[in-house]
Amino acid sequence: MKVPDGWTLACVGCGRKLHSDPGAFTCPNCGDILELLFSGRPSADELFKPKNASLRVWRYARAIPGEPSKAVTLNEGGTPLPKSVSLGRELGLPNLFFKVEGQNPTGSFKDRGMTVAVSRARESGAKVLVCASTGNTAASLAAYAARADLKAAVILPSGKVATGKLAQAIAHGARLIQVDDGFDRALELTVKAVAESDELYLMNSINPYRIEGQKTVAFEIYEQLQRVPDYVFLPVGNAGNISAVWKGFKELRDWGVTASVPRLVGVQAAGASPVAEAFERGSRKVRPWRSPETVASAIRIGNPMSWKKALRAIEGSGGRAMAVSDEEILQARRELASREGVFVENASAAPLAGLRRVKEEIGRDSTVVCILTGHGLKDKLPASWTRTRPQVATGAKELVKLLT
Ligand code: AN7
Repeated sequence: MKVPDGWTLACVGCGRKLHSDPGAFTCPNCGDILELLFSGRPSADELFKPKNASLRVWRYARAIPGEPSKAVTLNEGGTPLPKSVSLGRELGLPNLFFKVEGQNPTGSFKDRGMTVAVSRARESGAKVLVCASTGNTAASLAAYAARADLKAAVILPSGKVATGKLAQAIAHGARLIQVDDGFDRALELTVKAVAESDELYLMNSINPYRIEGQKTVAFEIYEQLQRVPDYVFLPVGNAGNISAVWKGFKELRDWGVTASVPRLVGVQAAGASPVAEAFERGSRKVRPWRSPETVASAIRIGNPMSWKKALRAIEGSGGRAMAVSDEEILQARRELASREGVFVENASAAPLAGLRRVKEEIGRDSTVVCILTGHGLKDKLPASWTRTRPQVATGAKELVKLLT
């Protein structure tokens, strides 16, 4: 289908411009991934009209490819940004905020991009929407495809997807296909399959329409804070989201809505950290890892497809990439739940773990946002947390005794 008016589809590798969406969303010239560029320059008034507030992601329709009236939507976006009540003080960062993306319709940030990409897919006449996934993309795609009355198939690394996410994909009626290997192989097979068949339509984040929806989290953070934060910490897996967050903040600056951009800090799990490795080496190329391993199954990814965009985001924002251990991730998950009242899945705790490591380098006056990407109910708790059994009470007297 023809690229929407006002938009250009361009290759991030060779720069070739395309007039219609190619199969599998890769450049027909060099095979690299694509990005959508907007030629408009919306003003703050146009972007942030109060009467559109209830539309959430689609309130920014002025800067998104697609029509709100034709959108496949569950009213995604508009997630809360509570200020830290406990951890910020401990870390010496009184202006620490959490963007709680687990409050999206299917419990993760993926819904922001899925509403835009599924709407586009339906308009394109797509029949079968497919993605490889570590779980959240599958859950989100399954829900939006159900709403659009389109078929969804999700290609999953066998035995490595959190139970809650599997349950979502099954409940929404997606076809589940397992690959006896990790996410990277599942994605490789999916992209090849889509390139070979006209019936299949790719819904991974190399589909640039997803990025256009996901970038709205930057618009929201700016609106909620009424300023540009100094730092944004977020987990990095396939690196679509860091690319999207960067695109959102950069557009605000390019359009003259804001005067600065935040430093983006991409946090990976140590056992799956090719982007952090490249950053630390000072390299402009990310080398894939063969057997990534981490308790944060959502970001158990060794060969991030959007690595070029991620390095651009880090460099352009003056940010960095870093790795944290599984122990640090689990500790951060527990702290968020027990001290802030915010329950997140393992991967989503990585930003706080990263912040803890580098807190000394951040000025006390800085405004810091951690993007908490997915809900805690999706992921089982580590066994060590569930060892304490509930005590048993048979009567009120006994209950009082136990409690006092
Ligand atoms: C909770 O669902 O890759 O760097 O297939 O589920 O854009 O990949 C999920 C990724 C962070 C990383 N937090 O985002 C998938 C998938 C959570 C996630 C990420 C994911 P990207």
